[in-house]
Order: sequence, then structure tokens, then C-alpha cells
Amino acid sequence: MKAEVLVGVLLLLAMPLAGMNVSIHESKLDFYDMNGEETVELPFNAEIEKVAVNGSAENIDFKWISGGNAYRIKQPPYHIGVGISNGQHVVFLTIYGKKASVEYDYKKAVSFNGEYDLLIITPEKFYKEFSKLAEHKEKHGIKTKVISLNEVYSSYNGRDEAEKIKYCIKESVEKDGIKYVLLAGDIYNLPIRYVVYHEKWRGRAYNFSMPTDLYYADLYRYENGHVVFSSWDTNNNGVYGEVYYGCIGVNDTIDLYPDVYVGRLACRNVREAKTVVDKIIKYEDGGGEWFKRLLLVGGDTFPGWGIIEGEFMNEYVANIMQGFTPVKMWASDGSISPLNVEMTMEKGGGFLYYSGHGFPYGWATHKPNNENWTGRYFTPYILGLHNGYKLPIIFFDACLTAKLDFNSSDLRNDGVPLPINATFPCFAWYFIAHKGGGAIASIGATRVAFTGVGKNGPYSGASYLAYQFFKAYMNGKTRLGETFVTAQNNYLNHIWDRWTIQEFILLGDPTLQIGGYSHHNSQN
Ligand SMILES: [Ca+2]
Ligand SMILES: [Ca+2]
Repeated sequence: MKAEVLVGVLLLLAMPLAGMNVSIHESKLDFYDMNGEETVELPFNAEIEKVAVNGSAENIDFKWISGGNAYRIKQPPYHIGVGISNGQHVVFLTIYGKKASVEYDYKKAVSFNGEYDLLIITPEKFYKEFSKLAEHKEKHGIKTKVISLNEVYSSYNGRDEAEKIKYCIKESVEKDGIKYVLLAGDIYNLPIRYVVYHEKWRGRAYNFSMPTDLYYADLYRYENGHVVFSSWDTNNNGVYGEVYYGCIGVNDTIDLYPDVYVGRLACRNVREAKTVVDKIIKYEDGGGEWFKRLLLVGGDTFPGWGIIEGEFMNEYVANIMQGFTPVKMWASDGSISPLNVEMTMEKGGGFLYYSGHGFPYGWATHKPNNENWTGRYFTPYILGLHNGYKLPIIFFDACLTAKLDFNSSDLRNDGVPLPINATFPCFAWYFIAHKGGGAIASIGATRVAFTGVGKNGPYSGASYLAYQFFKAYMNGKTRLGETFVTAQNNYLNHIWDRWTIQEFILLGDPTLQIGGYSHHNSQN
């Protein structure tokens, strides 16, 4: 987009706000020529007065996708979100139209400066292990603060534990300048937020709850020309992230754009904490040629729809990953067999991109135009992986692999008559928790995922987010949290889709230097 500033800057003196270095008020009027849809990034403190698109501010039909359904609603011809981009807090203004003018005031030089980059929140029992990770982070110039959950719960107000954690993160952003948050514990040691979807379908009302760590990352939203705290409970009834489709209820207003880079290491016990800390240290201090392998796993996700979705998406991503050698494990030629997957993973790879069906305990897909399942790979097989520190980052373009609340009732629902009640590690986490190999990090869905893949490429849902993730890496985002958030931002700027953005979470260290420090340095 070409931005042309026609009216200059009006300088006014304004009173400084408490805690912020505010001294000057600026007023700007920008004009844009666009090609249907564009996003501009305005300063975090921009107070948008007026957005006129195509000469008017009339509402337009706006496509909103959720749970695989597209809803058309009347919306203003623009969308405003508050988030983080290239480490800076910004206001995203997405405009739908051909020509637009945007009038806004902003106070200059608001920034949250402080002494720290990374906040690690951990239960007491993992404190020692994550202090060791903090030492390693400091050695690489990432100023790290470790806080125990006991301290969080006793020092911060909130209606429940998750809200106390969120207020702790907010204060750490504003006072300490942190940009990254590592949640160091599984959901039974460190809570996750559940949001609730209400939907009417064929006359019946359904509701679904979904666990998501995006709650901790989305700290701010926009309201009446100002940035405000994003509580995720704007109707103030103690239920978070409520949304009603086709049935009666008051939605909680949610922004969805992350304001800090969040990842979770879902450690169940001290042994897992020791393993993942050791893996991160060795991975970042190691590196090697193996990183340039791009492992691709897929098949025909939806047989009979003309496109071999999984293999198509594998190719689509391989085409943008210049400098990487694609290594295909496909249903069409039988190379997706578990034995071949194990042997291929032994040699390592920088990324593994899986596109197909997922479960809390594995993956499986189909041969082209064949309804039978093939390529089944289950959690226990991970125990046989001995790839050492040649560890991929896995993107699971699939359902349920990061179902952090995986338990025996899920297995009973899938026909396994389990007589006891128990919780289990999900597939996406087990790759990371496995000692001696597996993965360094993964991105997966906590619930059923949807995808939109056409012959011109992905256009919505899981595959579109996956594509944005790899694109962000190739565009130079080499720290894992930034890579993922850049993908989320580009997704949200284009499609404001609550379901997909909430369910896909990062399991891993958000400050992880992708490929290790030596790899990164040798590229510079
Ligand atoms: Ca609520
Ligand atoms: Ca936000």
C-alpha cells in the first residue's frame, strides 16, 4: 500500500500520563490507495478519530469464519486490533476497500521499557530447572526473570488463578518491559483458560469449551478510540471468552491479537522439566546441517474432494522454504509408514510439517481417494525416536494433537473401554517431553480444527495458519514466539477467526533461537 501523508503533523502539548513518557500529542491524516484489503500498523497509543473508506463510513458485508462456518455480518469497513509486531506494541488497522482516509491522534513515545525480556512462570517444584534455563538465556543476552506461581498468586489480584497470572504478565510487560512469557508447567500445575462457544445447529443448541493460552498473550484491545485491558470477560459474569452464534447471549468482546510472545512447556513432573531444559540448551548451543531438512508428512486428508490436501500443502510449504531439502513421507507412495517416519526422523530436520488428521494420541491420514486409514503413528512410537538433539519444530496442521486436557473419557469416546480415570500427555507435547529425541517445540490444536485448501492454495483455518508460520520464518522471524505471532497477526489481519486462533497454541520456549545460535550467526 502506498501511504501518503497529505496533512502534516499538528503538535500540541499534552499532559504526561502516569508511568509513560508522554509529552507530545500528534494528529495525523493519512490517505491510502489499496487493493481491496490492507493492514496498517499505527502507534500503540493511536486514538483513531475517523476512518473513511471509499468516501464513506458505511457498513460492509464482512466474512467471519468460525468452527468451519462462514458468517456474514454487517461490519464497519475496517477492523482494529491491538497487538505486537516486530517487538513493538501497535494498533493494527485493517481496511477493506479501494481508497481510505484515516484520521488519528497519538501521543508520542509510549514504550514499556524495562530490565527484562523474558518472564518464566513456574510452579515451585520446577523452579530449580527453569532457573537453569534462565542462566542459559542470560548467557545469550535474554534478560530473564523467573517467578513462582505461589508468588504470583499471593502478589496479584484476580478472580481466579488464571486471571492472577494474566495480571502478573500485564504488569511485567508495563514495568519490566518483557516481551516473552514462558509458562512452565502442564495445565494441572499451571492453569489454562477455557473459553465457551454456544452455537445453534439444526434447531439444537450446543456448547463447546476450549482451552487456550492465547488468553495470557492477548492483554489489550481497542475500545472507543483507546487501548484498554483485554479481560476476555467484558460482560463480567466470571465466564471467559463467551461467544454465541445463532442463539441468545452476550458475547465477551475479545481482540485475539497477542500482545506478548507466549509459549508453554507442559511439564508434568521434574523429570520432564529436566529433559526439556537440557534439550533447549543443547539445541541452541548446537546446530548443524541436519537443520536444513524439511520433513513433510501428509496424504489425502479428505478423499474424493479433488485435492490431495495434505500432500498439496506439504508441496505448497516446501516451495517457499528455499534452502531446505524437502523429505517427503507421503501416503501416496507408502513412505508415510511408521518405520520410515522413525528412520527419517533419526536423521533430524529443522521443521516437520504434518498436514492431515490428528488425535490427542497420534496422527493418521488416507491414500489418494481412499477412505481407509493409513500412516497411523501413535504416541508410544515416540519412545523409539533416538534423534538426539537434531530436533525439529513440528507444525501439526491437524485436529486435537495439543489437547492438553487429554484424559480417559476421550479414549472411551473413541471406543477404548478404559476402566480408570486418568490424564495423559497429548501427542504434540510428548514429542517435546521425550528424552533422547523427538521435537524441540510444536504447534497444534487443543480441539477439532478446520481447514480451507483450494487449488490456488490455503485460504482459511489450520493450513492457512501453517503456511503463514513458514512464511514468517522465511521472512526472517527466527525466534519461535515471533514466528508464531507473526503468523497469527497475518491470519487475523486477513480472517478474524476466533476458533482457529484460540485453539492453536505454541508448546515450546517462545525465545527459542530457531536452528540454534551458530546457525543464526552464520547466516548474518
Ligand atoms: Ca463473560
Ligand atoms: Ca491484543
